[in-house]
Amino acid sequence: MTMAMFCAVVAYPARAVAGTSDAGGGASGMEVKIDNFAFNPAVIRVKVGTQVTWINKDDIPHTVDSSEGKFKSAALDTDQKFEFKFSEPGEYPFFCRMHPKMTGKVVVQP
Ligand SMILES: [Cu+2]
Repeated sequence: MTMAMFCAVVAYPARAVAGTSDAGGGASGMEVKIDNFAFNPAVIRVKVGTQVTWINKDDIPHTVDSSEGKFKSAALDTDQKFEFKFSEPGEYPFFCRMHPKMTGKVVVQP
């Protein structure tokens, strides 16, 4: 798991660069990992129509709750996922209701 964490940290910047430079095709899905009581990346930018998948890599349950009530996951155990498709532009802050200090944001661009 330590190795996976390391790889994720290394992989994300490269992926973000690839994502911003591309004009379509590869932008259908994005993943947010939940690890060590944090969302990683905490802020992601996606295009309208993108499905975001949160996956819990921690050993304890977490949730993904929209601060504005737009989506709400069940408690996610280790390796469980929550998916939500963003069909309107805007900013979507979210948090873990078990650990409200865990926060993140999805920025959906037109
Ligand atoms: Cu949590």
